[in-house]
Amino acid sequence: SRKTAATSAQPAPPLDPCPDSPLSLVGPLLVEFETIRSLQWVRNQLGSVLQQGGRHKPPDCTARQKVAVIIPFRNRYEHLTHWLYYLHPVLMRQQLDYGVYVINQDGDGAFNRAKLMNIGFVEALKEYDYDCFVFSDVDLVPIDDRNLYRCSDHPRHLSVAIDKFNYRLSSVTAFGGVSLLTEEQFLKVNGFSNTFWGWGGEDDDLYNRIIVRGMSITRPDAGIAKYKMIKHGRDLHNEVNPENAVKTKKTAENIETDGLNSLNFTVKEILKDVLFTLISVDVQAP
Ligand code: UD2
Ligand code: MN
Repeated sequence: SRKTAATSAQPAPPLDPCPDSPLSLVGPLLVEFETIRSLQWVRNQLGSVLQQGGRHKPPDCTARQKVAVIIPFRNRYEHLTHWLYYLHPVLMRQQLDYGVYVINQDGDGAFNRAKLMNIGFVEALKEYDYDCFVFSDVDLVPIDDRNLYRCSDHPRHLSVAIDKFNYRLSSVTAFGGVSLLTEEQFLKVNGFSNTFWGWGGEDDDLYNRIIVRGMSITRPDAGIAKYKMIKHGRDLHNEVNPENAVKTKKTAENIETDGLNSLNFTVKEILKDVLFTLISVDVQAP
């Protein structure tokens, strides 16, 4: 009988797949950033249910996808703390087998969000057989947990309706903020460009890559894909780079040679926090 099998040395039988629509979702969430939260306080709240490195999977069913969340980062610990506090419970309720990777740009050279995303993709795959990649800004928190952090047949844009833009999509080609691609989709576009230094354009270039490779994007319903962005000014060493807008006109020329196949970086440190994996990298800023 099953009872005797459970006490023997046999491996546990495989769990059933998790339901397509997780039953534990609650819908609209209360999200605010006025409360002061410390990383240690969040560790105390959530640490006991997480695996080292910010990993979690549903205990009672097999997750439909293995999801790596990649966050480009430098000097935004206050935002990261809010993000972790809100996102871990959401990702758990969505019954994902997931890990959170914070890719920290070492030094104070020009910031390169896109290159940090490529590095996160490569480094996360070294650790686990992920099949879906979430590329997320650190300052975007969903306010409805029905907005699933799960990949689909097409590259997917989740941050549709952000409070900063009065909960309206800024443009039909917008692909910044929170975007999801499967491993196969990301490889097909050769990842992000590595050459967008400073602010702007790298998200439009990724959108162009998707179109150039014959794909299209999907989005959840705007009534569900709602976000709050933590208020911030422009960071130091991430000034608008006017060259970036010019480069977005040349995606078709650059996609072959600029991306995952030309990625160069040095890992300086990998730190396992219970809430996240922090990978500090030298991105070889000019
Ligand atoms: C927009 C896009 C973003 C990206 C950016 C241009 C949306 C909703 N967001 O965001 O996806 O395309 O424009 O580059 O469309 N960061 C740090 N430290 C820094 C600088 C940046 O951690 O010093 C990270 C952090 O995760 C941040 C992200 O880079 O959220 C984007 O930078 P931002 O928030 O300053 O840019 P924003 O809000 O204009
Ligand atoms: Mn932002």
